[in-house]
Amino acid sequence: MFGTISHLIKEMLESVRRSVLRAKIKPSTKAAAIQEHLRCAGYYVINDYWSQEKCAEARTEIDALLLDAKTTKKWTDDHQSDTRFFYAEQMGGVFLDFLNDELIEEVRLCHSGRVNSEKVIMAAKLVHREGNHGSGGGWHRDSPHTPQFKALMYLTDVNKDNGPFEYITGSQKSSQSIMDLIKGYARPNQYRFTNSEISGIKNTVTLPKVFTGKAGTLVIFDSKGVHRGVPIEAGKRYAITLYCSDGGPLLLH
Ligand SMILES: O=C(O)CCC(=O)C(=O)O
Repeated sequence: MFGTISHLIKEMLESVRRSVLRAKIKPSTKAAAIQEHLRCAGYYVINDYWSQEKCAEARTEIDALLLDAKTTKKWTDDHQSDTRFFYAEQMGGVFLDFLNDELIEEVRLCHSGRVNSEKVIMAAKLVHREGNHGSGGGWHRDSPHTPQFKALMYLTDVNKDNGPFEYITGSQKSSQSIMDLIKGYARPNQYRFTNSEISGIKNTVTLPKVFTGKAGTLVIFDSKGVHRGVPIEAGKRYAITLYCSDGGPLLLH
């Protein structure tokens, strides 16, 4: 009972606080339109945001990182399917470009209302391994109450088999989080979800959206919403993700 009440209070306070923070920002028409979609659906997609050449350059950089035995910022999951490099922007080049992208920054600013944000680029290569859980290790929210801004750039063509990003539309909304709690589909302050818990949530909102797309597709999303990378059935996926803190310290997942 205490958990439920604390969940409800946190959601309500967060809604009010975010409206106040956002009201101070005066975005361009383009950024405002993207943020409005992000606020309602939880995501926004821009096709061909990067050229094929730029994606190829980023893939080459990731392959170089994979060969660098000395790198300390590498993480691999237990299945050896998901290899990640945090702080890839320190290599400069296309990774730094992504960190400093002006449109993405403007959308981040108007979605979070936070003038300052710590940012990091995570570069990843995912390959098929039996039993892999997909990018992110299964269904989760990055934060149960606070909006979190992320930008994901596909560097290879992504189809339904090579680990597309998947998102439950509208699940980032406070109203939806409260409804899922009341209906018993989610526990208070819950981060991670089993596949069977997800079927309850799916029934309360629209079907989850699977983001297939060509290399160069940009997916901006609010990672408070329930999401995952679909487990890879075949092939490989290269991608980079921009992580942004929401005022406080950056939490790397
Ligand atoms: O890379 C993906 O498709 C999912 C990413 C994810 O789960 C996350 O960034 O929290």
